[in-house]
Amino acid sequence: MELSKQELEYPQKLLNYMDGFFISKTMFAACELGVFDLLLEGESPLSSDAIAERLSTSADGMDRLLTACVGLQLLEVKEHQGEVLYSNTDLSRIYLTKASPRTLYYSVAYYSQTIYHCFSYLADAIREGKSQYERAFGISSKELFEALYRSEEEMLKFMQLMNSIWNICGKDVVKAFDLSTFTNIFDLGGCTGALAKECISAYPQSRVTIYDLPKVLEMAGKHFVSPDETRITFHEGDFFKDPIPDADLYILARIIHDWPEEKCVELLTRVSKACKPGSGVLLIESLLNEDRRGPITTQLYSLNMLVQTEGKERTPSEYISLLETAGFKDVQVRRTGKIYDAILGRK
Ligand code: SAM
Ligand code: ASE
Repeated sequence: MELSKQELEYPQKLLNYMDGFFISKTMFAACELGVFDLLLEGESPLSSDAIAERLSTSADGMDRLLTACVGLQLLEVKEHQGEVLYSNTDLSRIYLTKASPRTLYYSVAYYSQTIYHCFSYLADAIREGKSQYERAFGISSKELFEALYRSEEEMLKFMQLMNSIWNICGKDVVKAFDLSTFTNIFDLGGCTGALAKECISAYPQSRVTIYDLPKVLEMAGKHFVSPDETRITFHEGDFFKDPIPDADLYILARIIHDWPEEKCVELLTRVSKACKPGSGVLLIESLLNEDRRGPITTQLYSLNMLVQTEGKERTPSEYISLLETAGFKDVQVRRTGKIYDAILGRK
């Protein structure tokens, strides 16, 4: 790509990239300090001093944070009888307050506390080609999910992260293909059941079983899935070791991207062997473009997979090849235009 003379003399893009983490951290701090929740609860706009006092922060620090949030369009500011007052924008009210049904609060918390920390060691991750949990959190090398689930508290935080994106992308991924012919659905590594809920709401005939590790399902039952939900059931198991029960459709959402090639083939082959003719597998992943030129979000997510897991993000042809190696055919790919896309294979 040719750069204009102006772009060469004043590299605005690079300056913006350098400041990128200022933006992330400003939003994270405002969430963590409880700015958006306080403004929601109070209903009427508040002055910077009042917010600082309620949240026990310095007045000057809070004033600068609020001003930056206005610049980011996360807050609105107006003058009323000589006083400067702040309120939420629609964006912060809908997505950054804890109790909102579409909240990203828990994603923000995980990005701020865990992912940001791992990204401090990005250069090390690239040098060594492996996850940085050991370095970032001082834990000795363990299996991926033993490290992620190093305490109950960490497990719950990870589950909240996994849960929250489906508030935004869930409907699109379950509707990318018409799944109405599949009634007995297994969500392998189904975690909090967020996608299971999307499935039963999009397909009135469907029943969904969430298959995951026992301690994850225990947490899911306590915090995420209501016992009144009779069309959702739990099945405890390790998908690398335990039998995979009968189903019409196996969903694997953000599972394949966690693992290296040989584990992916091993897992998909186990699923393929469990399939009867006509059964299917639905992968839900963030797809790289075939020419590897985008989307930038997915390219960055692949770095995130490097610092945190043994996996990576892949192109459609890489997923097709994994599925065919495992014995699936008629593989179709549908992009949703949002973060996560869908790939359907049949036995
Ligand atoms: N599918 C969910 C989603 O997209 O929100 C969760 C994806 S999360 C990255 C991976 C899930 O796989 C976790 O819920 C984890 O507990 C589960 N998992 C990891 N290893 C597993 C295994 N060996 N057997 C069963 N589930 C496993
Ligand atoms: C995994 C996904 C993630 C394993 C570890 C992870 C993410 C962060 N850490 O499969 C995904 C974060 N992205 C979004 C949009 O939630």
